[in-house]
Amino acid sequence: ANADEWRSRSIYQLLTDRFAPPSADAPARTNPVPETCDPVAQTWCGGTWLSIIDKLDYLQGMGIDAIWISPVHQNIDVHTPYNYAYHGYWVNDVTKLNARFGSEEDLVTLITELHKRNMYIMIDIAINSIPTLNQNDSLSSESLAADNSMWTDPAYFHKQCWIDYSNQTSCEYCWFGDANLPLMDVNTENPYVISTLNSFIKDFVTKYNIDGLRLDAGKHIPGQFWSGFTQSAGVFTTGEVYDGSWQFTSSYQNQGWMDSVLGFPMNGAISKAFSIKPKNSNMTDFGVAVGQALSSYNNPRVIGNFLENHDMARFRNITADPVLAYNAMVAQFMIEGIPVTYYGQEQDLANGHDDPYNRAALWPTNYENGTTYQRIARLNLIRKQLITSGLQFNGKSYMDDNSTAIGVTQNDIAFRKGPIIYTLNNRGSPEENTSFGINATGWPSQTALIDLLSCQQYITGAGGSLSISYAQPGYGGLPYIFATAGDAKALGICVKA
Ligand code: ABC
Ligand code: CA
Repeated sequence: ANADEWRSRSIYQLLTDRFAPPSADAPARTNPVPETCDPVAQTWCGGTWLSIIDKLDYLQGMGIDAIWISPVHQNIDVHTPYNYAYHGYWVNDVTKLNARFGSEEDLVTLITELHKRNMYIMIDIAINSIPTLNQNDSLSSESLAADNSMWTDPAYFHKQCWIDYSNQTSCEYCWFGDANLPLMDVNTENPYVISTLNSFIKDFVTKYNIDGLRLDAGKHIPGQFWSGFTQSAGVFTTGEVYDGSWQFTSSYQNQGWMDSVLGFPMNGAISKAFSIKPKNSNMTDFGVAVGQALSSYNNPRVIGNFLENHDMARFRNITADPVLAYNAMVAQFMIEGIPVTYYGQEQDLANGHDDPYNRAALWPTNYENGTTYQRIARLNLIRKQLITSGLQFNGKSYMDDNSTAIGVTQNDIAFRKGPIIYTLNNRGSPEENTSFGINATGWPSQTALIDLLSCQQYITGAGGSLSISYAQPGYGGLPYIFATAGDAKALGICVKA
């Protein structure tokens, strides 16, 4: 599928090993399931490609229509100073699948099942480096694990140096990892390497009918390589350009190296806006960030919007207040881009800080249908209905219009986007005897409105103004998504049965 086909999707990022345990009646699979999955142990907890299938109803119940799964290719399968490759990122040979997660047939079965359900599959591709336990020998056969049949010549690697993250050339040519577990940097300028990887990805995408790719370590490979690689792939690509700069991250899309990037700068802006210290942030800054996203990326509508991932702390680890987290989620789903939900976000997982704590097994949650799960379901429904209905305001639909701030204070912000107005604030849970006023919504006075989140009714005042009270018991600093009562009806949301 291409970028246009992806932009209306809602992606769920999962680690195969941690998302779903093999079910009791499943055929024998490679991995034993430990009694408890301790993330600190950094070892396999039993998830496989087939077990993902068991939980697709759970994902569809939340409005998810695409999954991004951790790398599927062969990893080093030995004990390391960072324990085992349960996460799948220690790929040492992309010509083989990772037997820990299943067989070729299993992967085909998963993808066939996804397509039957009109869901897309996005595969994480890790080609920048190859782990080695032989830290002194930067190159030759010895350092290449016996099970690595891929890069057999020292010329296929860059010379050893450790990455200096403040230097982009170093990010591209030096080695990831550390002395405990070096990841040898693949020489992505070598013609043999280039042609091998380009034909690998072309064949892989075709053979498994892949819909999209997440490009691991995006900023660690020069853009020129990515151009050829993404062209060979021929499907939607989004890169992990782990960096806070709008200018730097957007260049990967704007130069045509890949279709999209994961929105790290927006992730930073959302974390800052709805962080643990309510009201220490300024919503004006958040408005600026949304403007930056719109002006930096050639196509902001396919940037991945996420609150957390497998490398960073869970959002609920840094933001205990569920109301602030709800505001962050409305931002994640409503602003321009493709929402990317990290498995466990819907269950409020908040364990520890980052890697490995942020990779807990999901099954202890019993896949319950709790508040956050339902909020995500609702946000997906609202977004999907807005997109498919094509409803317009002043000639602009939700998809075509750019979020425009129409009211802002230090603590509140309101955006117009097509037929909706969404409001966010950094106030947090407790009710406050205060309100937020928007002078001109753009709707005439006396227009009946509905908040698509709570289904409460509102009405515009003089000049099309609108006032939200934060004093309602149990509501506090909640976010809102307003539509006219007529539009809500057309969307089929908040319609009484
Ligand atoms: C293992 C252990 C860890 C141990 C570590 C040293 O080794 O598990 O406990 O701490 C895989 C595994 C990891 C494993 C590593 C190394 O391999 O998943 O468990 O860690 O063996 C990708 C993947 C990631 C994967 C790899 C390697 C790359 O998503 O899962 O890790 O294949 C950098 C890279 C990025 C990479 C990430 C982990 O590290 O660029 O590609 N992710 C700054 C830098 C970033 C840097 C980031 C984190 O720090 O700019 O380049 O990412 O180190 C913002 C700034 C940002 C800043 C952040 C922290 O703050 O704007 O620039 O990012 O405000
Ligand atoms: Ca590199």
